[in-house]
Amino acid sequence: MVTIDAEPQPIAVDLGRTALVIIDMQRDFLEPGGFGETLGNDISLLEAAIAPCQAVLAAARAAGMLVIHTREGHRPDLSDAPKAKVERGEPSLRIGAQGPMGRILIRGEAGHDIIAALRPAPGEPVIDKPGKGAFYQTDLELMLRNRGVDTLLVCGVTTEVCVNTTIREANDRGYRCVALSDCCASYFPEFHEMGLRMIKAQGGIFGWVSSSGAAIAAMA
Ligand code: C5J
Repeated sequence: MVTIDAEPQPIAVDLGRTALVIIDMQRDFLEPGGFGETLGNDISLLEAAIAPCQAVLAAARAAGMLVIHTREGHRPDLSDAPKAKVERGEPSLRIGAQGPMGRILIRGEAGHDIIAALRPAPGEPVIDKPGKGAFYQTDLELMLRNRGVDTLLVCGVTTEVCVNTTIREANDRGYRCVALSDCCASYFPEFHEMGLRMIKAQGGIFGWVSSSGAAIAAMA
């Protein structure tokens, strides 16, 4: 067992039963011409999370931990994309439309890929999810149960959408979740801040909040 310094209190974890989950660090959210930018967001706000994610990823690999990557996206025929999701908002390009990195948020397109800096290593599971939460309509829970995982270290984008949704889903399924604050980011800095505060408030209502430095120190 090791202890990760966290809020609202330090958490003791068994690294053999802990997975690093990196949420949606995809070109469509972080690079020009992707889904994030078509919605009018300033994508440069997500860049800060890349280097801390790289550092935690390297430490988790060195510690032999399970590393799981997720990607949000849909089948090319959009049969798994709810109409309400596709039609929502006023993006310059809707989900499925042709953009500079291929069709927006469609599996197999360049924009759907994980950014080069965080490319999954061979053997690391990649969960393709149609929703915001990584448990919805995926085999993530089965994978975690089969490996005896009880704790998730969670990184990725965006803090208040897919990171928060995944942590809430995981919490309800009995997993202990630690969001690594500097490894998460949002197009709205205030939502990032509040997204983290919601997790750790009320004695840790959904989980814990820590940082890349604290997690790496515990893995060393
Ligand atoms: C969003 C995500 N924000 N990965 N997706 O639509 O947070």
